[in-house]
Amino acid sequence: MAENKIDNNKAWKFATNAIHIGSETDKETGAVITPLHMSTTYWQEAPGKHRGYEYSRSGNPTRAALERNLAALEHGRFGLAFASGLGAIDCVLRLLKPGDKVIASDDLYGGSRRIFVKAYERYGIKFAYVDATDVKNIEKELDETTKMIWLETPTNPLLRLTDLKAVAQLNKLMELKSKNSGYPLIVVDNTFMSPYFQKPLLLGADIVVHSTTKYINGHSDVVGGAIILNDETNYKELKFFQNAIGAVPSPFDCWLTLRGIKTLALRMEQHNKNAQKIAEYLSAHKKVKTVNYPGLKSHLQHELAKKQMTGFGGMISIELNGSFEDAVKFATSLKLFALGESLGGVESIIGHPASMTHASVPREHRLKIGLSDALLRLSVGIEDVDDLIKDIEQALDKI
Ligand code: P1T
Repeated sequence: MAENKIDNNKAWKFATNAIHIGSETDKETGAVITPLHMSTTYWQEAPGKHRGYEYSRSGNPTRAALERNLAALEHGRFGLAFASGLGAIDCVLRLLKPGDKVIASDDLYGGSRRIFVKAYERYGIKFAYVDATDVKNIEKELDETTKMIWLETPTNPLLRLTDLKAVAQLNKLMELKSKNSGYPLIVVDNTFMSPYFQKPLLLGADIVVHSTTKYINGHSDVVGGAIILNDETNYKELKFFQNAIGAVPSPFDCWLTLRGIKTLALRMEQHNKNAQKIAEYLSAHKKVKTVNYPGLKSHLQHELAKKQMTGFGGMISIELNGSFEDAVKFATSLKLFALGESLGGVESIIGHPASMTHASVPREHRLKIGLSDALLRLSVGIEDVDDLIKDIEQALDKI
């Protein structure tokens, strides 16, 4: 630990932690930026006698710096970094055993649902999908076999919320937790908000997961994931699996992600401002049928959003007044919004969930939850918002 800085993440505020935790001045060289440790192996004075690192899959100093930083940002004790968001999700699911049940939001990133259905059901893990906008639906599914409650709030792509405090305070859940050594665990995928706008561990969640590919790295140049938690026993088990399974990020990806995090606070503020303006613009446009954005008063859970988040983020989903072909025409007419997968980068992106991020979700389920073939998802970047609105305007004029 550097002598000229105190590791004081409890006293510092978010933007300070984002810049300083994990980037303490290097003792040997004075480097202000975290060194990039590419070495795969570490010298041992005698077998097993080393300085904390032996092999880069098991532990790497650049990765450890990122993990400390992520833990501080989420107000957790422990952080673990992965090669992708799904790598992190997979690791959390390893805590389960055959016969265990997971209660999950019925509106989730398509890849999360895919790993549940295609990879874990075959090992005897059961999944119950509920409309988690009403915590009573979660309560109804709770039983002795329930070991996890898996939530995205806001959800991808419909931007629906779950009241995390209300979930954590469910009597039935508290009874089960006290009987079953802390299980069922509340797991929250916090990718859409980033720790800047929402800290699930402070609202009663046990584990937070992230696709750091998105806002945390923020520059659309690293695929990564993370787990943050407080419980030491679960941390040790997850750390064991991180090494045993090996979905670890490269040191360079960790270094880039740490660099991205330095501007997370600034970026999130601008994503939020731009998205609010765009959501309001779209809501007032006659060619737009629905706008899902938690910052709009018309959002059914706007009050909860104000209570549980400190901002509304940069993600919007919309349906146009028109056909599927109109939606495609609009998406392909945009010049600043690139048509593609992913989100959370500084540049704006428009996606078509039904054919892209949620293509693996059966159509019948998609329609049931309101994810229509015409739904479009906007990841609002941090360009000048006037330019973004002009771009949307000219594309809407084309339909
Ligand atoms: O892509 P990866 O880093 O493996 O993260 C998966 C993931 C997990 N959780 C959420 C909420 C996500 O949105 C994602 C990835 N999502 C996209 C690629 C997308 O365009 O929605």
